[in-house]
Amino acid sequence: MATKECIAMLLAGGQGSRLMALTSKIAKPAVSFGGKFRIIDFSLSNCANSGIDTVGVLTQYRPYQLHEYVGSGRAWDLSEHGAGVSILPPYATQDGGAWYAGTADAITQNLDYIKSHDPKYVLILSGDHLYRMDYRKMLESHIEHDADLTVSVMPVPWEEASRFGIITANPEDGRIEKFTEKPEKPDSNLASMGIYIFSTDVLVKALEEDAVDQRSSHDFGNDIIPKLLGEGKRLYTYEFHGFWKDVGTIASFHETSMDLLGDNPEFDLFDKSFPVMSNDSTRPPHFIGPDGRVDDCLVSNGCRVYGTARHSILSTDCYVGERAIVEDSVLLPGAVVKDGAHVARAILGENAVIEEGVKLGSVDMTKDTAVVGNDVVIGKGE
Ligand code: ADQ
Ligand code: ADP
Repeated sequence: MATKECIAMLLAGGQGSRLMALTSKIAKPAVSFGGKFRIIDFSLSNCANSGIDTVGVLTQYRPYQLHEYVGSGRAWDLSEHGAGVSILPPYATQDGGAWYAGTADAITQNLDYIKSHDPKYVLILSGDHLYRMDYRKMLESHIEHDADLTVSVMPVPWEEASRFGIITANPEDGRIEKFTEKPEKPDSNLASMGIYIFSTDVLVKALEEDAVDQRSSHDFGNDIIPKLLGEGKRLYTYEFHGFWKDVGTIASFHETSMDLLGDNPEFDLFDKSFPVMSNDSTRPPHFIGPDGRVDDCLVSNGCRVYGTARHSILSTDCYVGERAIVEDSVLLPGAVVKDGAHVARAILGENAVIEEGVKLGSVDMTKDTAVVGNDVVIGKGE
C-alpha cells in the first residue's frame, strides 16, 4: 500500500455516561445532533474537508448503530480516494483479548492498522466534539516546528479548566513546557482539545513502551503526553480559534443545540465552504399543517407540525400535534408531542412520546433542562 502522509484515528468508544438517558442505548458519537446529524458527523466531515481520506474509527461501547451508520464512509466522501473509513472494534486475541483500557491502549491495539498504511503522521481525534477544523493547517504547523507531537489548544473559562488537560507553553514558539491532566488547581487556562498529531515513529515507540508499563493507565492525557514531555521530546501547541464544544453533559448538549439557531448562529450549519455531511436516510419533506406555526427552528425531513414550535430543533420524523407547543427544546428523531401538550426547555430522546395535554420541562421558565429518554412515554401524572 502506498505511503500516506497522514491518516486519522477517531476515538469513538467512550460511554458518554453524563448524557444519561440519551446514551442508554447508543454510543455518544452516534447520538443525534442538529436535526439531521449525529455527533460523529462533525469529525468525519472535518477529515473529508481537510483531505484526510483514511480514517480508523475505534468503537467499543454499544457499537452496533455506530457501525451501521458509518458504513464505508461514503456519506462523508471518504471512500472515493483513500481507504475510506474502517471500523476498529476491540478484537479477541490468543490471550483472550480485552476491552480497550484507555485511549492510548485503543490505539496500541490497532498499531497494525496504522503500520499497514505507513503514514508519516497520525492524527488522533475524539468522536464527540462539535467544531470545524482544517487539520491541514495543524499538520503544517507540526511540520514547521519539526514536532514529535502537536496538541491543539484553546483557552477555556477558568472555572472549567479542571475538566481538561491543562498546558503551559512558551509564548514565543508554543513549545509545551508543562501538561497536567485535569488538575484540581489549574495554573493555566490553556486547554488541550484532545486532538493530537504525532510523527508516527514517536507514536509507535511511545505506545509500545507504554503497553508493557504496569503502572500506566494507557491514556494519552495521563500517561503518554507526560512521558514524552519527561523525555524532552518536541511537543508544540496549535492554537485553535473558533467554535469548539464537547457536548458531554445534558446542559452543554442543550446549550450547543441552541447555538445552531438564530439569524447569525454561533455554529452555522449553512456554511457551504466547510460543509457538515451526514448519512441521513431519505424521508419525505417536512409538513406544516394548516394551523402549524414554526419560528426560529431547524425542521428536518419527515416532520409534521400541526401546533406551534419556537426556537427549537425538530430532528427527522418528529410530530407536533394540534394546539401543542414546543419551545427552546430539542426533539431527537421520531419524538412525538401529542395534541395540547406543552414542552419547554427539554430534550426528548429518540421516539419519546409526550401524551396529550402533558406539561413538561421549564414551562414556567424556572427549571433546568428536562430530559426524556429514548423510547420513553410520558403520560399524565408522570
Ligand atoms: P476526556 O474528555 O476525559 O479528556 P476521554 O474520556 O479520554 O476524554 O475520551 C476521549 C475520546 O476517546 C472520546 O471521544 C471518547 O469517546 C473516546 N474514548 C474514551 N475511551 C475510549 C476507549 N477505551 N476506546 C475508544 N475510544 C475511547 C481528553 C483529554 C484531555 C482533553 C479533553 C478535551 O485527555 O486532556 O483536555 O479530552 O476534551
Ligand atoms: P463521560 O465522561 O460522559 O462518561 P466519555 O465518552 O468521556 O463520557 O467516556 C467516559 C469513560 O467511559 C471513558 O473514560 C471510557 O474509558 C469509559 N468507557 C468507554 N467504553 C466503555 C465501556 N464499554 N464500558 C464502560 N466504560 C467505558
